[in-house]
Amino acid sequence: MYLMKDITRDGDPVLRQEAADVQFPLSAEDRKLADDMMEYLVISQDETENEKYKLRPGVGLAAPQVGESKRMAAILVPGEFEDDEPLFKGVISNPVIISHSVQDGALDMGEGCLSVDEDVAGFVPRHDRITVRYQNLDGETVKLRLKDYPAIVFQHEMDHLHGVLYYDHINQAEPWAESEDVKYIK
Ligand code: NB4
Ligand code: NI
Repeated sequence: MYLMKDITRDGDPVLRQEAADVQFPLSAEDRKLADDMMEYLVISQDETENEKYKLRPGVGLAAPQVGESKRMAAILVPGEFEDDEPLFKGVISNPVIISHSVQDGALDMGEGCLSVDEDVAGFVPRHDRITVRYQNLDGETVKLRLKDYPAIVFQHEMDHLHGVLYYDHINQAEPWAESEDVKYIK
């Protein structure tokens, strides 16, 4: 089980590397990586469990964040209400954005990252809607259309696979400058 001490932090070169493709069928090692990353998310979203293990809550976790430079990320986006089905729960490998909206979107609270200890404030403009292609744990190719919050989460995780951190996208001079061209997502 991963703890905060296992999460790589900003400054570790692995977070700035281009991750390598994942091969299918998954090796036993990669399968465990996937399971352990998803386990982190599940536990981190449980209020009593995350307190017990002192985990920062997460809706996504990319392999470079646990020191593995591989194009794999776990994503667990909860539904609106407790007991709702998650909007997305899965481990994605070799994801690619195959198309995106002209419309940009940004979370209205900005973003945080488990690998960045000090929150960097400001809007993180991304695509509001994306079509992604990735492989699931069975190696099947999946094509998915996403918008708003889940689309932002996917893009944050895919950035990690390219060595990009969320604050790279923040307007340094005016971090909270609103733009006509960006949809702000609650
Ligand atoms: C990834 C996200 C940062 C912005 C938006 C949000 C949280 C992360 C980082 C987009 C992707 C992790 C991976 C949250 C969170 C809402 C849902 C369910 C119940 C608490 C949880 C809190 F924790 N970001 N943290 N940051 N990352 N929403 N929620 N809630 O997940 O670094 O690369 O449990
Ligand atoms: Ni992150």
